[in-house]
Order: sequence, then structure tokens, then C-alpha cells
Amino acid sequence: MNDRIALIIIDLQNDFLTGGALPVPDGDKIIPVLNEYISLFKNRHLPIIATRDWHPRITKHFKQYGGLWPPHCIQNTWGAQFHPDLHLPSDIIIISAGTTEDQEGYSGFEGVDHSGKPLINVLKERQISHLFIGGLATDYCVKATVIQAVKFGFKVNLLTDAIMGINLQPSDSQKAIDEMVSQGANLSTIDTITL
Ligand code: VGL
Repeated sequence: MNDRIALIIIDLQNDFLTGGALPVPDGDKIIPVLNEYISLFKNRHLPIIATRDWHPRITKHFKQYGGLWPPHCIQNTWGAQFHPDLHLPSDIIIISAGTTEDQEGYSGFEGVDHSGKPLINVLKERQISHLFIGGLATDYCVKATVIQAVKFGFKVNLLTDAIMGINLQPSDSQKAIDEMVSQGANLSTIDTITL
């Protein structure tokens, strides 16, 4: 009751979608659903936050430097831009994560806004206590952000029709969802969401 809520969209960037450097299989399918959530929140004048991976060219996150991944979402490149089909509002709050050589930046809570303010402070300042979270990828950044949000004490609804996983192992996404639920996340879809 009386929770202040916000929508968080995780990493809907060109590199994670068709034509990008690290495309999430079927990732494009969630864009229209995310646009529905954006309309819902926008119509109610509720805050919308978009996180983005925002890596330097050299980072321990990339395979070449000891990490897991091909280079992606490099600062100020096309691949790091939000997908053009996503209808982000003009007052979108952008959170950039993984911005230094030694940061993986899986969780949005490792990220900061344009003034350098950490996500947790952005949320606290607005007295937000309940987060609705969707985006990419279920088994990495979505999972890390949801679990950290729950640990910080936020009520969290995972938007199961607006997430997609990388699935290095075929069951990774399901395992991630199970883990988020076991940590305390609730599940919603566009048909069941109540704001
Ligand atoms: C992500 C793999 C590598 C994500 C980021 O956004 O989930 N996945 N970097």
C-alpha cells in the first residue's frame, strides 16, 4: 500500500539485439511488450529508468582481457545506443553500468546517472520502494539487478513477458527466474500487473 513504484528497463541496447555484437536470442520479441509497460507507466506519470551497459574499450569484462564476452556496448558507439524501436520517454532516467576497466556492471545498482549518482540514491531520493523490472538478459543483468534490489529491501516484480536470456546453458533463464523468485521477487505480466 502506498508504495512508490518505478519501471526499470535493463540494457535494451543495439548490441544485445539483432545485428549487435552479443545478440540475446529472441531479444527483439520483448520490445513491443516493453513499449506497453512504458505506456502504462507514462500514462500514470510514474518514473521510468533505463539501464545501459557502458563499457570502455578495455575492460576485464571482455574475453580479450580475461572476461567472458566479446566486446559490446562500448561507450559512445552504435552498439551501446538504446534500440530505436523502444519508445523511451523524454524524461527517462538513464543509469550507466560497467563504466570502468575493472567493473563487470551486471547489476544496475553498480550504475550511476548522468551526474554520477548511484541508482540506489536515485531511488531513495524519490522514495521509491517497489520496482517493476524487465529487459536483457534474464540470466545476467536482469538477475543481478533483481536480486540486489530485493537485498536492498525493495519490493520487486519481475516482468516475465518482457525478459529474455542468453542461455549459455539451455536452462540458465529458468534457473535465474527460480533464483529470483526464491530470493523474494514476484512475477507479473502485462495482463496481471496492477499498479
Ligand atoms: C549482459 C552479458 C554480458 C546483460 C551484459 O546485459 O545481461 N550479459 N554483459
